[in-house]
Amino acid sequence: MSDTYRFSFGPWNIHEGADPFGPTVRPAIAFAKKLPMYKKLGFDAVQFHDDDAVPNVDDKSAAEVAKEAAQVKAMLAGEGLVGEFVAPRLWEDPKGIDGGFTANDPAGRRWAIDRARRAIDIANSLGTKLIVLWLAREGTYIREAKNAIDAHRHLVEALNAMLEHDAAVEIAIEPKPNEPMDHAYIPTIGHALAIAHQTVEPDRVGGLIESAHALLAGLDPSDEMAFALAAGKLWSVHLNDQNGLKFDEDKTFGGANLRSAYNQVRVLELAGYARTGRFVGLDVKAMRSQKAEAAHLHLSNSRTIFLKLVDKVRSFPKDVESRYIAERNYEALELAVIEHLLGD
Ligand code: XUL
Ligand code: MN
Repeated sequence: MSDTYRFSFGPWNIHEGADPFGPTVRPAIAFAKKLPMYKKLGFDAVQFHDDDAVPNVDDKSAAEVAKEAAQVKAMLAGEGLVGEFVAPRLWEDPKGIDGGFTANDPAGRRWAIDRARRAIDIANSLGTKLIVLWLAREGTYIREAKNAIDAHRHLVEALNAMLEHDAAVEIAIEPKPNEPMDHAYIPTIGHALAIAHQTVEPDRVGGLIESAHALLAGLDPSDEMAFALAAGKLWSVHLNDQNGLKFDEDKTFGGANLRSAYNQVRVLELAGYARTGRFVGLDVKAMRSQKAEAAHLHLSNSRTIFLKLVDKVRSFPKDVESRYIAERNYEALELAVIEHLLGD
């Protein structure tokens, strides 16, 4: 494996601009029309929700699901792309209204596990063993709505059911502290890896860190990544940016805090992430005010900023770093970093 990074994004990252306060502002682009955009923008892999690959997945037989997913794999191959992961989209279906895996209604929990198994089948047909779990509605709006102790045990049961469904599947939990719920049960990578260790196969449960999610939890994204990297469990990232504690903004990587972005790249470099062959995933959205004809620039710009920061990390003088660390002169180290970022 080389030191060259490879990038991915999901079809939802090219979107029509709807938000909770207003409708779409750009025409929809069909999935088949998005695929040829990937290579042009510098990307090699597609992130999927289960129903991005197989729409209305609940209403189809296992054979139909396998056939449609195989067709998508052929479309990917035609564009020189691969599928990075599949994430079961439990949060849009009315059956998941109270959460899927942690629903109070046992029928809801059974549906969620069944849907997750289908997502694994789709991943197999697409040629990837990586499943991402963003646990969107696995939480509450008010604490009294669920027994949180039972809810965490239900999460372990769901993970076990997925691990037992397929002996090769690997599950990367994508923690997020809130939104859509007031509070989500797995808000940080620490929670994710702790729950991994309660499953029947901890080695097959890891994490995906999204920059904005870590920031919403009041944490440093690079340290969240480091926690997973130290355990050999950073299986993907969702790089983006976030301007303070507000809604999940999914801004262009480095667009709000270049120093934080630099440190996320630095930790990936320290870990030799590029050599693992895993993808650098982006989860960015164009501003709603962006014109349709240029509503893909957030993707190529995020990648450009990432690669420029790789150069910055690699070119930071190591002797200067070692000297200031040895002298415990972190004020001098900080100025050296800022001057380096400013190009001085
Ligand atoms: C939600 C989010 C999702 C996941 C994939 O905040 O980040 O797009 O990344 O399900
Ligand atoms: Mn994400």
